[in-house]
Amino acid sequence: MSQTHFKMLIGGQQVDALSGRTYASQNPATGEAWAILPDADAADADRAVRAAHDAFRSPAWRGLTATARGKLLRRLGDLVAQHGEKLAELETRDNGKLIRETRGQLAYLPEFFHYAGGLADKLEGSTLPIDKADMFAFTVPEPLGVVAAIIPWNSPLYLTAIKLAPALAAGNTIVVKPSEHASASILRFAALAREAGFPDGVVNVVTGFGAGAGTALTSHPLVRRVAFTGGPSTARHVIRATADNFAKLSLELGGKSANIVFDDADLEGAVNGAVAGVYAASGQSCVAGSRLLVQAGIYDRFVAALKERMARIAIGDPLDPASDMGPMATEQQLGIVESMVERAREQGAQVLAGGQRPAGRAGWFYEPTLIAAETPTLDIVQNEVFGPVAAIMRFETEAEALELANGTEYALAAGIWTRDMARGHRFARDVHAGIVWVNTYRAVSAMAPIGGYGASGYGREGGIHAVLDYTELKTVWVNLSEQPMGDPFVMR
Ligand code: TXE
Repeated sequence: MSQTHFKMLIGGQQVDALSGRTYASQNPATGEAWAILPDADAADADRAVRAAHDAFRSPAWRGLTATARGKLLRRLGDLVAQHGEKLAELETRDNGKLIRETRGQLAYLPEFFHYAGGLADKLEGSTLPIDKADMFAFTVPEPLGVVAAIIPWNSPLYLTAIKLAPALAAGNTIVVKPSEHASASILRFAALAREAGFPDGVVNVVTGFGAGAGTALTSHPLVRRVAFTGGPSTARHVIRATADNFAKLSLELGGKSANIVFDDADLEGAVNGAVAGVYAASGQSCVAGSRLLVQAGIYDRFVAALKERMARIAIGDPLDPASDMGPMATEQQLGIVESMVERAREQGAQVLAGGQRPAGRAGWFYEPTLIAAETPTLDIVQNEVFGPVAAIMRFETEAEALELANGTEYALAAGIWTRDMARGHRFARDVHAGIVWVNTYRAVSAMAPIGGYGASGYGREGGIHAVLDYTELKTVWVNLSEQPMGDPFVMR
């Protein structure tokens, strides 16, 4: 099979790694190597950060009005819309995510650029009603400088857009490091950023591994802000790395989100919500609703209806629009899923459906899996699988549901299924999660913040606050009096 060679984008140039080293990326649906990518190390990361730093200080970027920056972002959004189909195909080939999902994401992606572009010239400071005579004080939001964006493999372009659009809207420059498993679509996207007219060095992409390019970027002395999406153990490395450069940090680390179904829920809607939560994207979603908490009165009917719906999930080639579930993105991830289901069996949990690889498929596929786990302390209830595996538990009362829902170290998302809106709101208020969906799941918008608490990370992406999170506030004091400053030994 012929392989495609990709190059990185640094300072407006398409380049290989300085060392000349490359690595291969596999197509998860076949296991075959299809792309050759530069294996960047610290020297390449340094080159990219310096290019971004130079661009940050250059008149070509600093001299642009915020309105002009906004226009560039909107043009980039339009280009993404024009090339959406190609980008979606590329991404599906690279990470095995269903083409229906990548098409859907790409169709929406321009909104992130349009939304952030619209905000670029609306980042206002304020005048302070200062309690000092003859003083005028005001604040100005300022860009931070070079942003390093570290991206995982599950939704490369989506997770890049949600970082890059607000970062550039606020006037920063950026170096993106995609996952070693899924870089191709981001490299194509970077070419569109050039085409949109961003000055050289404003957008850079460095491919490679965490230990090389990743560590070098996150600890680089010229990086002022790191935006990370990935797993908690990698996040700990990133937190330590930013101890070196004091970069501001946001972390989106996935979760063990609960989908809570009350007796009075619409059964069909709740079943679809459960499937959308944990089997869509083969469960490789940060907000996967991987814990199903179901009230006793509806439990048996819910399990029967869910199993019936699961049996109709078509596992197949992710490029085929008729498929519902594609493979795991990496062989390693498939191994993690298999061993976590095995561990659940060993700990006495009962596999109600799935629990194995589908027969006769070469790629890294795994069946949609449902596990009855009545003990909240089991590993399958506490730990993220990042695969199509749901742990289902029964509860009697709302109080018990809340205790179970809040019973992991993660706190990213929660879904509540009920016809009683007072209960829906009450639960939304009390549940410990950064995103709560009532009678829906996996709804996203450029306007809506995403992020969690605890082991799910901190900081929010999406919405106005995300743009402000790529700025720092400067306070300016002006003495309006004609008097020279007096006693230097007292605070004013
Ligand atoms: O993520 P990693 P992986 C979870 C999921 C999965 C686990 C590991 O449970 O099984 O994390 O997945 C870069 N310094 N999520 O291995 O390792 C790496 O090259 C700087 C949840 O994909 O966290 C890649 O670009 N960077 C999640 C990125 O970090 C480093 C999405 C993510 O890699 C680095 C994905 C280092 N020391 C996985 N080491 C979500 N929140 O949605 C690695 N990287």
